[in-house]
Amino acid sequence: MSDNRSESLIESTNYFDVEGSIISVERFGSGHINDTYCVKTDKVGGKSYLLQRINHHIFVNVDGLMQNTKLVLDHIKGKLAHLGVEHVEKASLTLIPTKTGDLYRQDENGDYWRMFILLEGTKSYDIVESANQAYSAGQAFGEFQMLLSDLNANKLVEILPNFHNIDFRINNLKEVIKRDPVKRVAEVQDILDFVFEREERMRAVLLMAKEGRLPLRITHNDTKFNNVLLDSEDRVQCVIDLDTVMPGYVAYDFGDAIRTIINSAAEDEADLSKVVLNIPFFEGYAKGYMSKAKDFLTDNELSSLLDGVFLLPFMQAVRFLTDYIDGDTYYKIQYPEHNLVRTKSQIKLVQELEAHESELVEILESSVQPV
Ligand code: GN1
Ligand code: MG
Repeated sequence: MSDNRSESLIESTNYFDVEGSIISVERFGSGHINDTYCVKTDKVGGKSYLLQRINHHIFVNVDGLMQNTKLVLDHIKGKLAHLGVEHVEKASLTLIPTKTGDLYRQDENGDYWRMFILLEGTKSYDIVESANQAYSAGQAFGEFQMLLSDLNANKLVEILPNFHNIDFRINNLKEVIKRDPVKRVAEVQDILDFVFEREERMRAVLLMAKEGRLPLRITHNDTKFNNVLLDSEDRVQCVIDLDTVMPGYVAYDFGDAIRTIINSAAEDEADLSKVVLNIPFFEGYAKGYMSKAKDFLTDNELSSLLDGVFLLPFMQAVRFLTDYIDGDTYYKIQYPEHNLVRTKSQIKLVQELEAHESELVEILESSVQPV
């Protein structure tokens, strides 16, 4: 712990109300936006913590974001306690305030920091390993939506406006194509053709919403599999990464979860032959989700879920492609072509989904039936 970076991290940590003295601060997790560190203290049998630097270039309203997080966590904890859940602090995230009682701290460099308790004995996975894990993930996000279904969505700030609005994403793509700042448009022409051929179909959820056929709910908006913590038996422990919890439509959360659950490969797999569907995992997720959500979902919401399944990998491809053409300004990248590789991998996923559409429809229908 001798370099300046570690010293400044320890200093940031010391502003928070932790028990004991800090002995280590190490990088943690695989997020594309924020920086996360695991903090350990010398307190015997004490807690460990997660310290995060919030990317305020993306989350410009940090105060709104933290108010959203607190509102959602207080609501979830209250409901869990009311439902008789024994260890509420293990089933939801807990914020550690600063020593002066604030939800976050801004340091002298302008960086924003916050802290959570690290949930011991839990794991997250980038790739699903069993149908049982997929079922747990479905339960996790189904329950998350269910617990928030009686919290007024208008109490939350729309922290990243138009986040899952496909018109907004396509407009951003068109705008960057016009600018072509690093001259990458020519090499991605085939991918652009693929995207624009599907533009209309991908507007289905948005159209239903505009016609007033879908209720605005509180959704998670980043329902990747690695945002669910499982215990050693693969039971749901807790949903994490609440930065994008906002008003939204359930089809977005369902589709974004399936995007990682059904994919046998990583989101950025370069070998496209590995990007194939794992249909039993889709079924596992759908059943787990329905076990928690089918009682509050409307018929229109149920019929929108499949549109979400196509939309979210498509939209993710559009977002990665936009960033690639823009010269990689948004997502962290590990190598120069990373955003292009991610784009191609998501496009392959869309193609696979299209080839298996009728199977997916059948499974969705059967998962709503009572068991
Ligand atoms: C980003 O940082 P992370 O991994 O939680 C992104 C999500 C994308 C995801 C793709 C605020 O999430 O929307 O789906 O990468 N978050 C934001 O892996 O843009
Ligand atoms: Mg996230």
